[in-house]
Amino acid sequence: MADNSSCPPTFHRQPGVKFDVTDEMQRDYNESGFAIVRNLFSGDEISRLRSNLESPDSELMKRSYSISDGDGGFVKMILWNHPGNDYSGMMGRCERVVDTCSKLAGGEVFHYHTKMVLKEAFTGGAFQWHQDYGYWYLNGILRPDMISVQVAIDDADRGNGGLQVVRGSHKMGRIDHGRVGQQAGADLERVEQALKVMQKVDVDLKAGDGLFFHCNLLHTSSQNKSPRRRWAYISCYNRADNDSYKDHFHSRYTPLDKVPDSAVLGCDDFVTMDGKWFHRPDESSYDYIPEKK
Ligand SMILES: O=C(O)CCC(=O)C(=O)O
Repeated sequence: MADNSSCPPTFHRQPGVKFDVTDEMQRDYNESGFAIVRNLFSGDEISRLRSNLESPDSELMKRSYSISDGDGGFVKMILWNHPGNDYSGMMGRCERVVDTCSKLAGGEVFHYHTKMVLKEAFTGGAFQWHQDYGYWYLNGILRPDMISVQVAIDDADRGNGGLQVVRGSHKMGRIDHGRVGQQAGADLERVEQALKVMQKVDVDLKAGDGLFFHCNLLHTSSQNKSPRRRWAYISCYNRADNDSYKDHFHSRYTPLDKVPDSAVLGCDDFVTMDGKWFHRPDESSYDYIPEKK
């Protein structure tokens, strides 16, 4: 049998065939803390999102803001808490994403938030080593039963600030995090030790590929000094039985209105932004206040 233990766990979605998590994928995810799915979104699906973001009228791009990495680099972000009914919402609600997250996370999930991480050529900023649950924990979430999927909008590799992960690091449990610039960074003593005994993996993605990863997986990305832009779409989910015990920045349990995979290309709506509840860092608030029942 081939020894694939040093290759990143990688799976393939066939266009037009319903994507299912196999036992092998589940096992790899449990062991490594991540799994890559090639062609999670087709070339057509990704190019429609990309074209919208590139257009001067893009409603999503109007809601972008920049964060500094504290070292001369900047990352443009767009962040919303509810998926909504526009094209970007269909991507976060479609079966191949939601069912995969539910299966890998072990139960029904709800949308926690989605963000676009837009690293421009030459100036794109870095992300410190961190675990997402390192700071989501502070939002009153009791268990690390959370998962994200990062979808490449542009091809990504280490050269243009693509993601690097530490395989199996989700098994370390939550590491202490401190503030680094405008970001949360994991205790570097632990990170250094982890890197001595665990494999660092460069996650090379082609546009449309998806990386599913556990919220305690250590990950980082460096500045993008290359001439190649690196944009990514990241949807994050929490398990329905793991809702936070207090209100905070992101969504609390809201049933996820799942749509068929065909709803992505079936959607022409790039303008309805109602109810998405965008992050507005300048005001430390959101443009959607949930109704009191
Ligand atoms: O996409 C990246 O470079 C890193 C994004 C990330 O780690 C985050 O948003 O928490």
